[in-house]
Amino acid sequence: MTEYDALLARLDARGIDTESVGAALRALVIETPSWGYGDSGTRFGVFPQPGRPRTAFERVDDAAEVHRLTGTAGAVALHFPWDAVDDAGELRGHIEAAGLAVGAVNPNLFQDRDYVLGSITNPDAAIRAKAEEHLLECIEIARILGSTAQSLWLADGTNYPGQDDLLERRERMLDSLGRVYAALPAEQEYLVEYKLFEPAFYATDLADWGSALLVCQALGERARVLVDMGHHAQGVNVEQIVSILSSQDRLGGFHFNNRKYADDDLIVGSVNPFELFLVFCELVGTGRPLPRLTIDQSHNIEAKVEAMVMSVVNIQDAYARALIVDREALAAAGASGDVLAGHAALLDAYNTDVRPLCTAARQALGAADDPVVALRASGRFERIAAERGGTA
Ligand code: RM4
Ligand code: MN
Ligand code: MN
Repeated sequence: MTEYDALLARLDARGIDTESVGAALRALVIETPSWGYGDSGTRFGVFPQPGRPRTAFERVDDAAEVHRLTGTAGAVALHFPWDAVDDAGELRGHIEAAGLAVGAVNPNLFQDRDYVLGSITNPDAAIRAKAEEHLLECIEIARILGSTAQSLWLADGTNYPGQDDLLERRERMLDSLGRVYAALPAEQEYLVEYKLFEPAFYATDLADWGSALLVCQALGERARVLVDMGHHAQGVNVEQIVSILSSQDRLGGFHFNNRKYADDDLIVGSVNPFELFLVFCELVGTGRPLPRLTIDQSHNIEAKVEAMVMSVVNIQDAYARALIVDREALAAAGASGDVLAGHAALLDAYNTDVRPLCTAARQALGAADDPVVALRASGRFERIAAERGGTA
């Protein structure tokens, strides 16, 4: 009996519908971020890598490689102006020819020197207008690319008490976002990401899910909150946030990554795989379609394509475990007040080796049995390094 057959037999015996688990795994779509393939570092230094993509087109090629290996990374999220090209239509063609879909368009309001005191919250009306212009431009870019989402992370905030009036900043933000939202075509949604701190160290204008949710409610139905796993204070129960937002139909999606301390942007599931599993348990438990699932990582010392592949595989794994939770046992335990039976039901799924299920799903999708092993064996890293150049 193969490991796969043994696992199926065990799950069947527990009354798990393994057919639909397989179908769900095969239908999983993760967006990988174009910006996760380029050079990055910390504020202390950037370590350039051999074979780093030189253009938006090459970043798409790297995303396509991750999809080829995993079968599950079928879309690429873009960041502007980082991915700005002369002809957005050409970029769209390149993405589609690579077998990918265009993911969310991420505006960038955090690098221009003009935004040192904020973008759409800036006390200077001219700077607010410039920032708003960029948000509107991104809607237009998305239209040309065929993207269905704007994904905004607002880095605005203040560094010192008294620096600016907190409520006035919020009014400026709502004023601006209201006009931007009004310009949104029907096929696009607006995702609003929050982050506790950094770059602002006193008061971030969108610091938490509640602030983001209030903004979304003010904007309209197509505005939803985006949860980045690294954007909370230590110890915050992220899966609970997920369940609340989801119940209100305001969970727009994720930026998956993992952290030990702050917004570390490490490989998904590398530090706290149990938290990742619990997030997927909440998602599966809602019975709703999955929201937009994006990876937002920034690898500094590790090989980027390989790191992205590991993240996708870890997501497949966490999702598979969440899909095999015995929901009836869980509900019965909760209803009867059996504290540890419910916990045991979760642990039973979490402790199950679901890799044969994930491998089977990848095989059915024409992807690799073991994506990391296949990537290493392919020699792509060396070939691309020779082609694109760039020294370590
Ligand atoms: C931020 C946030 C955004 C990402 C930037 C690069 O911390 O996570 O989503 O676009 O980093
Ligand atoms: Mn993010
Ligand atoms: Mn972040």
